[in-house]
Amino acid sequence: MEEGNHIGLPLRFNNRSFDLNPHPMQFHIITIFPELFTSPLSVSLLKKAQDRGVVSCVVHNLRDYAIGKHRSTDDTPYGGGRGMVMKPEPVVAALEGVCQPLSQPWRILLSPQGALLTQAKVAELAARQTLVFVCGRYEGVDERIRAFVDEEVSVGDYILSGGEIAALVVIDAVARLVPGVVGRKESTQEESFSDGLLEYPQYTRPEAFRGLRVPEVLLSGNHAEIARWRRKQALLRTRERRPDLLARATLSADDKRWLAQESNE
Ligand code: JF5
Repeated sequence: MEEGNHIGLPLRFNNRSFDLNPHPMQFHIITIFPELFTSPLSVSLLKKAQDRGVVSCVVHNLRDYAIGKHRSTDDTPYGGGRGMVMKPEPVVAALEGVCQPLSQPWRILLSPQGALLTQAKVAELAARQTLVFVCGRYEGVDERIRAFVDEEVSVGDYILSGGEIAALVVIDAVARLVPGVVGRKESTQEESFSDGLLEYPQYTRPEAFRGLRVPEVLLSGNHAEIARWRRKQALLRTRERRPDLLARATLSADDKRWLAQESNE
């Protein structure tokens, strides 16, 4: 039993997910490819979170909101050019249909033109109760769709075939911050990432693998020394790989002293 409580009941009778989070975090997804969400939402963390009732995910088929014989969701661009553009009517009908019964839906368009997703943005989104994602397709969406969403988010400077995988990225990252989704130990670790440094190197058995040994300090049992080593490794690694992160990280006086000393050697 990893966690007890003051009245000595097993954790499952005092589940903090129910105490702290009486309403599940809701994710609604509007997409022309609902099947893309089947496995990602059916395994691992997101499955457990849904089973526990702290997260709920609803996938909505955009085609259900399209009209006409062909139920088209895209059309050729005005002014010519190649590719197809997502039509505004089905998307806006879907947004209205999906949002109508919801209390304070926050509508997000996934596209490379959005603001870049950061852990700070993830935390901001996790503070909301209901997120509604519109998955654009790569050739583009009618510009007027933007008037019907609250914000536009990008998961990185590259082109995906559609916003679906981007939506899954956002959902996974946000769900991790919902109380009761990730264990207390892991979420404390996550906080340590939010100090803005990369993680220290991790090892497990065996002690030697193909001639590569686990650093001696980790076998020492000296927990204070291990903690110091890990902090230094995190600092060094961040300076080497992500100097941009180091520039903005929260550093103690000890950290700064140690980094300065390290660059003189
Ligand atoms: C998309 C117009 C949606 O490629 C992406 C994407 C990249 N980062 N975040 C999202 O989404 C597909 C492309 C063009 C709308």
